[in-house]
Amino acid sequence: MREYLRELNFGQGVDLSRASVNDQYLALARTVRHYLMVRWLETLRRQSEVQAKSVAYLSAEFLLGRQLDNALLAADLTDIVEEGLSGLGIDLDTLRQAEVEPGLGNGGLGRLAACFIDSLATMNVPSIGYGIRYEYGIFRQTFVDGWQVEKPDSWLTLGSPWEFPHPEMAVEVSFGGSVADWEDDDGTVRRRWTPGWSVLGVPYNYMVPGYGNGRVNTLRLWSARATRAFDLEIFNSGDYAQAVRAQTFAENISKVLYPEDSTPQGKELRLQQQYFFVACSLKDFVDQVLPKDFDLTNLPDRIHFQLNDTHPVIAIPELMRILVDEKKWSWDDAWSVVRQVFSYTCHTLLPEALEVWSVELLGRLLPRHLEIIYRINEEFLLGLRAAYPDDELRARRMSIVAEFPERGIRMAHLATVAGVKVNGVAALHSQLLRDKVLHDFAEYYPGKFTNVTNGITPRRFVRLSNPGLSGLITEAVGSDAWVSDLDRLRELEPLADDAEFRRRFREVKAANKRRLVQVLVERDGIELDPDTMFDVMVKRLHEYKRQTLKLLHVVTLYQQITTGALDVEDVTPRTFAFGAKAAPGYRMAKQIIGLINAVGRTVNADPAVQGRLTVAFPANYNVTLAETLIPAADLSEQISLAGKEASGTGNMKFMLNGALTIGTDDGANVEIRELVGDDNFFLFGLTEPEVAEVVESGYHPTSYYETNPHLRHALDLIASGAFSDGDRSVFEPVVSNLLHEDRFLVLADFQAYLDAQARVDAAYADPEAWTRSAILNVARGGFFSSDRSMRDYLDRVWHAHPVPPIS
Ligand code: RUG
Repeated sequence: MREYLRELNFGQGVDLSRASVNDQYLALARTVRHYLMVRWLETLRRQSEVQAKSVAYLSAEFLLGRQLDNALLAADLTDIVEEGLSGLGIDLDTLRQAEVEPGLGNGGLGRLAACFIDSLATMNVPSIGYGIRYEYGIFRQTFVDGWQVEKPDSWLTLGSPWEFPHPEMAVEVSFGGSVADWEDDDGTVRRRWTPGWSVLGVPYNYMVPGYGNGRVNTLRLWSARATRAFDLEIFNSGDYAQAVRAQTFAENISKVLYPEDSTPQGKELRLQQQYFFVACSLKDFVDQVLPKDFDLTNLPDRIHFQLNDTHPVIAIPELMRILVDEKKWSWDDAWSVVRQVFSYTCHTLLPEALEVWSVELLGRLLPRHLEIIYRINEEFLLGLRAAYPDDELRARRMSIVAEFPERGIRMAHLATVAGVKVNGVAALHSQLLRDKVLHDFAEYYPGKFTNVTNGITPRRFVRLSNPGLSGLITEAVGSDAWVSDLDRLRELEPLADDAEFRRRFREVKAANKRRLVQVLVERDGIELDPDTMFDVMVKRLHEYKRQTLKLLHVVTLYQQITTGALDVEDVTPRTFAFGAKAAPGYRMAKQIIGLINAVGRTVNADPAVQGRLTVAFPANYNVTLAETLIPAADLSEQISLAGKEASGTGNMKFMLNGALTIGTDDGANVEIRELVGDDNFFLFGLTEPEVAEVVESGYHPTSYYETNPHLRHALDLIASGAFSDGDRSVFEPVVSNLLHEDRFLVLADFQAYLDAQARVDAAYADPEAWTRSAILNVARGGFFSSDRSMRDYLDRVWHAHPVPPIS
């Protein structure tokens, strides 16, 4: 505690009696990071000594969540710190709450990246994460009259003690300008890019501590600044205001995270962000991380760049540019190295989510890269046409350059052509990539496609977020080895039949529910009854995820009770909890949020359903809220239309915290169900091939409306204005979309969903059997550790190995 007080006095400049909670938090964070610093430096020293093959995880998003608790856990300092602080009259929990989480991601994709770097550090894999230090992360969601209103997320306002800026290591990144021929000293004609403007990328380093192994890896996020040359030129011209504007222009690049999830917007600034961070990262790796005399022909033995979705794919032409234009390699030599060092993870099945950059924009912003892409494509098509001489249609389908609706660069095709491996993120997803989305490519490059099912870190999402369950597991397994070896959870399986263990397991769940109730009262003023079933659907708001299906279930129950069709005594008391942000420009998603809140307002105020149905929709669902919400859930809603959710990772978090899943045969649900068995999973809905068949034969949502009275009553009730003070126009777009378009077959799956919910009620009525299933869900969830995902990437994609520290 001496170090802590020193930090408070000399770091924050306050003494204990005057220190604010923020001072106390910052001082604690700095104390912990000092402690980790020795390990960080040792990791770096050892890494440069051993020069083992590393992994660079390139991701536009890292949704980290709060750092303090994770750092304390990794360093095994929690108890000692808690005790020391309490000696000073400070409550550790209060300091935990003072941390503002860095929300540098939208949802699953960004959180996955954060889980992966945690696992890489824990598994002693030499690796580095590269991304963007957004000044504003994902927006803070508020509700005004039930409608989503976005507020900027200023996570840096009170200072971030976890970052280490290195302005002296800034790198320059260029954009625009033109390309022309020029003659080399030896007479070779080369292409020369004369850029129009440049910015600086300033690296901010973050510690990524491994759990209990003394290793600390690095996450390097880039922040944009104006170059000095840029400034000087304009300052010298005497235009001060213009110079300041230029500064702002440059800094805009890392100003804000684009809040779209699963549907790219194709904006110029977004392409600037993508090129900015990969150009910084490649330059950093080649010039700083590699030893000065490194022979780049050996690059494939030293590094593998993993492209997290298409966002960093512009790294491929960038590395070609570095090798051909800067290092003066031949095209063929450069290509032979480039095609050995990248792999691509695809995270979607929605065709509209695969990024295509307009040639006009790409050519204007990165003219040399466009030329390089054209050449890669030319050579690719040459080989393709040789393999399929009479199949011009195939060449058009597979070309990196799309001709329609405008000329564009298909980034997924570029990544597939250049990548060593292409992987999907769950077994079904990878299969559908091979069979449908990238079918032509899978035929052409049969060995390239593989699957790596996603995972989650058990450190954050069980050990830290669910201390009650963790204690129980540790006791049952006999040690806490499960935290870094999640397969050990299998040892819980026999305990599912042990009545005393079940009682204690139930007690943990009940305590987690009470904890959530308390958090929601303080955070949102929402009052909940912990003795109800907590039925939870938290994820981004997207039509394919089908929050409307869940809502139709709520409305159906409400309608049945209030009309007397259902005796209120026969209804299982449920709390329906939603958490979801909608992309600010996604109108339908925002309408659905408005509708959920409107239904909630009416249901919660109606004495007829009091104590039976409650709807809770706390605003601003984020990692921090997930950490209390998920451990409290009884039922996990994973109800996307089959064939649309690539994986889902929330589903895994719920399972490992002892919730049962109601879900479709989609994404990683398929593997969850295989592991837990049909008796411990509530499956419903059309399968992917059935969906394809329905769509092919012509889908008519109205026919379901006409033939299913429950559905008709529920939709009619919404359309009647019952949830909008009699105003029928408010939710008309949602209802009419469901009735006349329903792209994600909500109405087709409605009855099957109601039936599955009836099975949920029946199962919940037997607490012993329910608890048994919940325990089996935990016991069989070890597969979903992100440590296992990392092992799969190491074996199937990266061919790199852990480097144990010298002990
Ligand atoms: O929608 C997917 C999730 O199914 C998946 O679990 C997650 C991580 O793999 O990635 C999500 N995703 C996909 N987020 N953005 C995209 C855009 O392609």
